[in-house]
Amino acid sequence: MNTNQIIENLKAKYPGENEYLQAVQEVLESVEDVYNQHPEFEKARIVERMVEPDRIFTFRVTWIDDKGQVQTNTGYRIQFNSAIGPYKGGIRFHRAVNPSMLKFLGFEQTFKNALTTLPMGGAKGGSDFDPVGKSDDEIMRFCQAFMLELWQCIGPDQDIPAGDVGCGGREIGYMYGMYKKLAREYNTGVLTGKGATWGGSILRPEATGFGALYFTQNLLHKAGKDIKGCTVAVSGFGNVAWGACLKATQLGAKVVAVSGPDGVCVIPDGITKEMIDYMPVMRTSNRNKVEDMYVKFPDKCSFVPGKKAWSVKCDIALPCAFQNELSAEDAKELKSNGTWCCCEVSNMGCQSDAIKYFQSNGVLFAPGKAVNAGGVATSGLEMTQNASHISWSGKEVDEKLHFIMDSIHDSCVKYGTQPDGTVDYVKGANIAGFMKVATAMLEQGII
Ligand code: 2IT
Repeated sequence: MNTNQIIENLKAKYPGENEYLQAVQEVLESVEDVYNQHPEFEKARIVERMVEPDRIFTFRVTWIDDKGQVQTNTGYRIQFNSAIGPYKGGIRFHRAVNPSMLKFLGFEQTFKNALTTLPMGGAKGGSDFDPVGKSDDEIMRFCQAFMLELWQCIGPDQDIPAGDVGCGGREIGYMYGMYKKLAREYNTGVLTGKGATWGGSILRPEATGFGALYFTQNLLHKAGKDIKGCTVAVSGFGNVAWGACLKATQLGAKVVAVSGPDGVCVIPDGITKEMIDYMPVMRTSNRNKVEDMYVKFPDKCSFVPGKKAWSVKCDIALPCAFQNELSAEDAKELKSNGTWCCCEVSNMGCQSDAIKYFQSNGVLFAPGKAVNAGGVATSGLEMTQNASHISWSGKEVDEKLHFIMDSIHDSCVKYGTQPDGTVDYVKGANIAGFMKVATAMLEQGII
């Protein structure tokens, strides 16, 4: 494989699709050596086929706002790869959504899903709809209009969407309600992240954050450390950040910062249960302001406008918000304040040169596709429960999630251990995911 040539070709074909090109480059750089040991992969042009989505659906979404005005957005579903199972991946509602963002996410999802040990292909979808400032009624009308188109592309054995940024339990509920009317079937297996009383898995809301902390704990143990007593900085206050704060606190760590687009809340004594419980309220308010945490708990934290979580002194950094939210400058600031571990919980949360900085300056680092895979893994468990019309207890789901995160960590160690005994988690995760998808594609012939 000639990585540079493939990237140059993609750049010429998809100019300006920077997130997509960044995600492809990272994976290809990691797998190049292994790939070149497999001439059968090269003969079947596995890489050239793998970097292209199977298909992209684009559709118009028109809805009426609270003022009675007609609004139009663009909706997408990108079915990226179905080598190891039906298409699976979240729906993102954010003003910056475009094909590049969803292609990067669908590409990442393909390898992440392969790591989970469950049979799921990769997909992503969403819309440039901006939830900020929208009322609950507007969210409902938008979700219904979105499903009016999406429902034709999905199905429990075909493509199973879930939530992502800007799309949580509330939005999945509104979308499922519309799906049910259109399909005229109570087909719970078509979406995951549903409410616990109507087919949702217990612990799916917590799963991304919980899984991330189980993975972090494994990584620390491998390095001879423990999370108990560590200080942690978290970015974001959505579903993923919420689960991460909950489990980090349960494991005895102290969350000393949570941030938003408006700044950072610094919490010297560590986040409390009441503050964690307030995070979902902040998310569904659609205000998108972390300052609301300070307004609600002024005696527990201070608010620093315009600053990121990475300006706060901590042992462990957990990006839980958005892609490329941690730059090389942030990485340097963290390191100079004593941070020694960064586990990426958001998809591609760190810029490429931030990862390189961490890795060459002795900061333990693990990539999102391994760390955050507990979310989609628990979606896979939800699908199993739906298909067999049963509901597992929280204990059962938690045990399975823990087991899956342990397996993902084992895979990273297997494929990422370096001659000096340290683990390159980026290489480990990419090679493990790639080998599984590539082998399946090879065995299924040229299609
Ligand atoms: O990025 C992700 O893995 C998700 N947004 C969850 C996808 C899923 O299908 O649960």
